[in-house]
Parts: sequence; structure tokens; C-alpha cells
Amino acid sequence: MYPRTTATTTDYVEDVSPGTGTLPPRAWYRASDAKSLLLNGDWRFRLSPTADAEDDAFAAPGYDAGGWAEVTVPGHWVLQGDDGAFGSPVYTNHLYPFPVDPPHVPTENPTGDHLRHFDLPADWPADGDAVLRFDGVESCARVWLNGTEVGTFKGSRLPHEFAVGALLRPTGNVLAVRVHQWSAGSYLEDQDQWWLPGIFRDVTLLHRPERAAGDFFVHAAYDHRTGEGTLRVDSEVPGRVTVPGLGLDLATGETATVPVEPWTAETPTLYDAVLATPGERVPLRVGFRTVAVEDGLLKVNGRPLLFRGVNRHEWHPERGRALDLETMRQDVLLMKRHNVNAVRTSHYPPHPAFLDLCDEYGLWVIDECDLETHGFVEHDWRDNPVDDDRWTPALLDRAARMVERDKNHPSVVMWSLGNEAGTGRGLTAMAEWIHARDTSRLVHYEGDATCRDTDVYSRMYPFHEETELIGRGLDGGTHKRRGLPLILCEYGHAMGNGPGGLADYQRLFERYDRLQGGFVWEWIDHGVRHPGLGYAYGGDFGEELHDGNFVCDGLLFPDRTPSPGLLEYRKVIEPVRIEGGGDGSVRVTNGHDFADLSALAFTWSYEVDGETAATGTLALPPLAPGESAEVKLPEPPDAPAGRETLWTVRAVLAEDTPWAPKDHVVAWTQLPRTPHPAPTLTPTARPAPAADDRIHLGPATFDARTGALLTLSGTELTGPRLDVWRAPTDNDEGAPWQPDARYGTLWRELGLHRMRHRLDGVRLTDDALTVHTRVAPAAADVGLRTTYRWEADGERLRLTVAVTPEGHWTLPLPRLGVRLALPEVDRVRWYGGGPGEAYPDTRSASRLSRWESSVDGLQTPYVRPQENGARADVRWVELGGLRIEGDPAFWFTARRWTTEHLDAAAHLTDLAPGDRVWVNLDHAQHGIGSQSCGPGVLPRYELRAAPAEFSFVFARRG
Ligand code: IPT
Repeated sequence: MYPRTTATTTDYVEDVSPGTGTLPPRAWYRASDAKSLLLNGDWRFRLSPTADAEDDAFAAPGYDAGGWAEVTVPGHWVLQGDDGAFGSPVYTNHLYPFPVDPPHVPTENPTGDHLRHFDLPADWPADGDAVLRFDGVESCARVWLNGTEVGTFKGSRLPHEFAVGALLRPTGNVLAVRVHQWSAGSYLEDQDQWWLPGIFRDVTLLHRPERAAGDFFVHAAYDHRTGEGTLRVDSEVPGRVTVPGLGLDLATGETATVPVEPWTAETPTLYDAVLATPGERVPLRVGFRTVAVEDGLLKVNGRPLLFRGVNRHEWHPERGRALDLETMRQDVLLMKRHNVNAVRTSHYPPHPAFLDLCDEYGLWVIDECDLETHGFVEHDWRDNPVDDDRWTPALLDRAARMVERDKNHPSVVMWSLGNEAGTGRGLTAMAEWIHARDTSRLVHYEGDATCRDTDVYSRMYPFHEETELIGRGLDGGTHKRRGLPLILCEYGHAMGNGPGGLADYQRLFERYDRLQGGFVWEWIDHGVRHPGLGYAYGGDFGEELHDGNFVCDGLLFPDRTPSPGLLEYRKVIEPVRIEGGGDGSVRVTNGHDFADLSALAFTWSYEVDGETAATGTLALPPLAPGESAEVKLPEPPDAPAGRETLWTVRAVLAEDTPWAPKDHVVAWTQLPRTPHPAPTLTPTARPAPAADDRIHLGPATFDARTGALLTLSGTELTGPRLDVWRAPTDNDEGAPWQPDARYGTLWRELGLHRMRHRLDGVRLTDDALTVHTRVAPAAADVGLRTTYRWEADGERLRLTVAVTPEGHWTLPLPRLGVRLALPEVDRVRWYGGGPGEAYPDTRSASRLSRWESSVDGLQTPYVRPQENGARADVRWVELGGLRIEGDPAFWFTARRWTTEHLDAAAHLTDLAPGDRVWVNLDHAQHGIGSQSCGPGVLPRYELRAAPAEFSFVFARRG
């Protein structure tokens, strides 16, 4: 390095050390009887293009920042300037958006000077000390109070505290914080997310009375054999611990064993307690539980767990990673309501209040350290900081800041060293430090294939086949690994339409004890609200390097509306299994790990042609976890012959809970009784050529030359004709690194988006009009011989489509059916699967009933537009004056733009409704899979080109 000539020192920015002047990390708690002052709000703000553009004069009392802009703290400045006045977000998955030369960062290093004036409240005690706490600043900060520098720090999603009592004044305090976007710390924070600089979590001034609580560690174990909990609170400052609910009053460091209700994610019993030191009373909530790996299984309180998890990044479409408490609570409530029981805090410790919510509502947590060095994979992991001793202090600092902050949460059952950081001595050092500091939890790290440093075997995105092999213990691996359970820390990539194949994973998890579930990637789309684009993703801010919409791969849309993927996941992981039992009965299995079924009520409804004919309740014994029972359904009421009948059985909440009201559906199933009869039509009408080059057949007219349907019951139509194309989904497109076939590309190469329709003949017989065609793409020697046979009675028209593939088809088809266009459609009513979309491998949540929607309401707003909105198992649909019945049941899709428009759109705002509604009636669909980062469509969900015949009966809506 050459000495710099500027007056300002910025050496700390590229220094690998974690910082200077900070206090040792300690347990976090929301509040105590000690005074505190939240310094969130409007701060004065000045942005500079480099780290050293400005000196530190701004930090001195009396500095006039009147001309500065303002930002809201907590916040990211790049999300706050008007029209990018403060720069813009940058999205890369794993590429560093700067040259890789650790620990150096670019000269262009956006630097935000933040200024806040504050007075102490009148009742602020004169004695004692004070601590200034930053809960999260990206990526490097230098802090002054009243003109005196107190220190610097890195570790964006970790707390940092400074002792500032000696610097405080009753009034006119000046807090100055200089934040650099890039620092040595950026090399450790290469997570797949937006790069978003700023003070994005709370800033708090805490009064520290004489002999206030320092660090403390609540040890609260549960012995399932005795039903007793053992409590010991180790405290840096000695004091007493009281737990009124347990009649406990003990000294810190003292152990007490008493009967307790254990804490589990299903039964999150917390005991209010107080830690009282001479100077402070800290309210605690104690949850008793014991985590261990025993007999090769991850157990809590002696019972194996099954994770039904999600990976959660912190995200808000306007505020980025600056989340308020209500948004955090919304996440927790949404998880609980969707049967999610676990969260991996990918890929950094969350706002600490989130963990309070996990304790309170009940979620298992893998708390992950703020560490990822994924970009080094591009350079064969050369210079990877986790394998370079110079960086080890920074890694240990990160591990300690996480563990010390979060160690008193019963919800946290595992510490994760980080994500995608390769392997190295630094990781081992972290694991050793954590194991020594906290013997009550397990250590996780997916990158450790040998499990040398870890207590569970963890994988991301293994295919079903391999997952099954691991379940059967046939995967080999080190001696240690063979004795460990598997969790999938990431699977089911929820990018765009999908993920498909979740039910297939769940079946494996439930079959093999060693498979203890997983965490879907990921909870929420990180779309940024954008005036012109709806939601922006990578590249929308003109980034030089970016990874497009790979940042939108969540089970929630950016506004937290559940996507069909979440509804599918909820159904797949429901903790109660309801199946058809023997003759007229239903078999219920309690799939919880801890709770019996006493919180649930069971109801049945008997449905005739999709309408409820009778309802009632079922009495079930309060089954213990793992137990099953069969209960008889009542004698069904009489239904006229020729009607489809079925039972829907539901498990609902018997009472209001903290996370959902009474009657919330936790699990359900449908048990068919009598099938839907196929529509019948006796062809009585004769095709009649007319003078106007038209053929009349029953209620329809056709073009005599082409055989194309022109009108039906007076309504003008375009089509129907064969359609095999869909706007490729993110999973069709696949990830660039996938070794397997990626159909989005292969389909386009073959030309399935530009099929040509050759007319081979129009034939009239006594009772039918038959149109012979061959449908094939230019340049290809494969095709689909397709005949359309039209028959009618006086009022209804039947189309029978017969398809015979010709040539050697190596690719599956995206879909197989017909497409037609109708004039404006108002409401759509159907009897079939709903309410939401479904595809062959994402159809668990599709429930047979009668449904109604607008056309717009049928669309699923994937941030990057793509195939969506199909309804499965449709018996009939009514739209635009028509009623269409299928034989067999069909898939139905309707939208106000064509598939080609959908395919061309990059954002939702590119989709402009036309004057017609485009309807696909599909005999079959290709599955969805998870190939945007994981396995493709499983063979049983592929749509292989094969001879097929299907028909539709069209009539005027009654
Ligand atoms: C995996 C990452 O851990 C996660 O952060 C995210 O990027 C995910 O992929 C894809 O969205 S890493 C990948 C190489 C499997």
C-alpha cells in the first residue's frame, strides 16, 4: 500500500479486523427498568462518492448541517433518495460487485455521513454509565459522539455497542456516524441479496446503572423422562432470578430443578422471569428444552423433529432489510398459518426482535452467522477469508456477536456458521468456539461435507433420488457423517411458478427417519417497489453485473401476499394426515412431533357436484404424536344419480390461538364417493354447407375452406386450435449451472413457440365435420398430426381432438390442448380444482369445488411474468356466454393477453390487456419442477408426446 495523501484516515475500511472501541458482545434484551432512548428517526445525511471525500469536521458540535438532506434511520440510503439521488440498489447472487482483491475495496465507495442531535430525557439518571448500541449497519461505520471518536465496526447484521457515558451531555448531544458501503467486511457478506448500505436497524442509547446486568446466559434444560426443567442463569453481574410461575427465587449461578411444561415450537410455553442485579431488573422469558443428536437423530426433549421450514431473508419492498416489528410479526403469523414450523435465518442473524416472536409463537430457528464468501468460488476459492488466519479474528467476532446476542432464545436450536463460504480453518475455529461456549445447541454448516465441524449433515437442493439414498444410509461419507441426520437447509427453489415436487420430498421425509425435513428457499421475493415496473429486480437499476430476477424466489410476493407455492407447501406439510379409511371411514394421523390433537376440531362436509349438501363434526380421540385413528363418516344424504359426490374432511382450530382464529384450517382432504359423469351428446345435427362459404352445424358456423370455427351461439371466436406452448417459467428456464436439459431453452430451439398449422383437409360426413391438420415447427421433422372432429345436437357442440405425434420426439411438451379467444369476459365460474393455480407437481392444494373469479383474479402476479394461473381437474367452466364441459376433466387458463405477450414481458407492467380473452383448455400440462436451482420435473410429471384424444362440449351458458 502507498500512503494516502488525504487528511482523513480510512485505513479501518480495508482492515480485516472487526473494529475498534466496541464493548464485548452480550445478551440482547428488549427492555429493562433501565432507561433507554431510541435514536431512530430523521437524521441529517450527506452522501460522498469515496470514503475519504470529507474530513471529520461534521462530527464536531456546532457543525452546521443545515444544507444536508435527510434520511430515515433505520433505513438504507439507496432506497430513500428521490430518483436515485442517493444511488441505487445493486443485486448480485454470488459475484462481488467489485474487483476481488481482499481486503481492498474500490475507491468509488459510497459513504454516508449521518448526523443526529439529541437531548437526554429529563428523567435520565445522572449517575451510571451509558451504552450506545447499533443493531445493524451495512457495511462499516465510524462513530463520534460530541466530537470524540468512539470507534469503528464491521459486521453488518450484528450488534455493536460503545461505552459513551463520559461523553454524554444533558442536551445538545451530537451523534455522527460515517457509513461506508464497501469495506473488508463486504468480503464476508456476499449473500444472495441486494447490496444495501445504511443504518438499517435501531440505534439506541441505554442507561447503564451502577451494577446493571452485564452479559447473562439462561440455561433452561428439560428432561423428558422426569418432566423436570433445570434452570441456571449465569450472570456477569451477580443477582437473583425469580420465576413466579414456578415458585423459583435463586441466585445467579445456582441451579434449580422443578416440574415444568417444556418449550417446543408446537407448545411454546414460556415462563416469565426476572433477572435482578443490584442496578437493573431485566424481564426474561424462559423456555425449557433440550436439544441433542441421539441415535443418529436430531431430538428435542427426547423426540425427533421434522422441520417444515423456510429460509427467511429480511425483506420489505420499500424499506429493504429495515423491518419494523409489525412486519416481523406478520412473517411469523404467516408462517404459523401455513404450517411452517422452522426458520433458517438465511444468511445472517435477523433483527433480534424476530427471535422474541419465534419464542412466543413457536418456531424452531437455525440462527445463521453473517458470513458468506461465495464469490470466491469463481476463483477456485483462492484467498478465501475463511481459510486465511488473518481473517479468523473477524470470523470469531461474528460468531461471538451472534451467539452472545441470541443465546437466551429457546427457539434457537442450532447455530449456523454461515452460508456458502467454502471450507477452511476459520470455520473450524468458529465451530470450536461455539461448541465451547454453548454446549446446549448444535452447530450447522452446509459447506462441511465431512461434518467435521458440524452436528448435523446438511445439504442444499439434492435431487429426490439422492435424498432417498441418504435416507436409506447408502450415501457413504465420513464415519462421522454416517451417524448424523440429514436436513435440507435449502430445497424447493420458490422462484416464479413453483416449486414443483415438494410433495415428493415430503413423502421421503416422512418415510425415512434420517431425513428430518428441510427449509424451502426462500420465504419472500426481494422485489423493490418501483413506480414504472411494479417490482424491480436485478438489472433494473442499471447494475453493471447482476443476476436478474434470481432475487425473486420467495413463497411470498414482495407485498407478502402468499404465492401458490406457499399454499402448496402448507398443504404438503400439514401436520395432520387425513386419508380414506376402510369402508365409509376416515383415518387421521397426528403428524405433530409434540402436540396431541386436542387443539383441533374435525369437520366433514358432503358435497354434490361441488356444492355442500350437508356438514357435521367428527369426534376424534386426542391422538398423541404419531398415533392414528379411524372414525366412521355418517351415512351420506341421498343424492340424485349421475352426480359427483365427495367428502371434504377438515382439521380446524378448535379455539382462537395467538396465531390464527378458531376454525382456521390446518389440514384437509377430499374423499371421492361417486365420480363425475362424462358429458354426453348425441350428434343429431348434420353439417350443412351454406352459400356464404360457411358450414352450419347445430349452434355453430365454420369457415368451409379452413374448417375453422367462426361463431358459436352467435358469439365470435378465434380458435380453438392446438396449442403446446407456455411462457417458460423460471423453473423451465433453469439455472445456468444446471448440468441437465433445460427445457425453456430446448423448447425454443425446437420451435414450440412458433408451431405452424398445416391444413390437410376438411371432411363432411353425416354427423360430423372433421378437420385434418399437422402441427409442427419450421426446420423440425417432428410434428403432431391433429384432427378436430366437430359434432352437434340442436344446442351444443362437441369438439374431439385427436393428436398423434410423428417423428422422434425427445422433448416433453409444455402443454397439450387447445387455445381460443373470446370477446370480453366478465366473470368466470368453474367446477374443478381451485381456488388457485395448479400444475401436475404443484396440485396438492387444489380443492374440488365450485369457484368464481374475474379474469384478472385468475392471474398469479409473478414478478417476472411467466406461465401461471392454470386450474386443474376442471369439469366445466362458464365464461363469456359459454359453458364448456370436458371429457375427461381438463386444465383451464384464461388471460387478457396471449401467451406470446406473457412470454415477452419482463415486468408485470408490460402486460397490457387486449380486447379479447385468451383461453387454454388443456388435456395435459408438463410439471413445474425446481430447476431454477434444484431438480427438474420428475419423470412422472413430464408431458411426453404420445397419442391423445380429448373432447369438449360447448354450449350457451344456461
Ligand atoms: C444457494 C444459496 O445458498 C442461496 O443464498 C441462494 O443463492 C440460492 O442458492 C439460490 O437462490 S447457493 C446455490 C449455488 C445452490
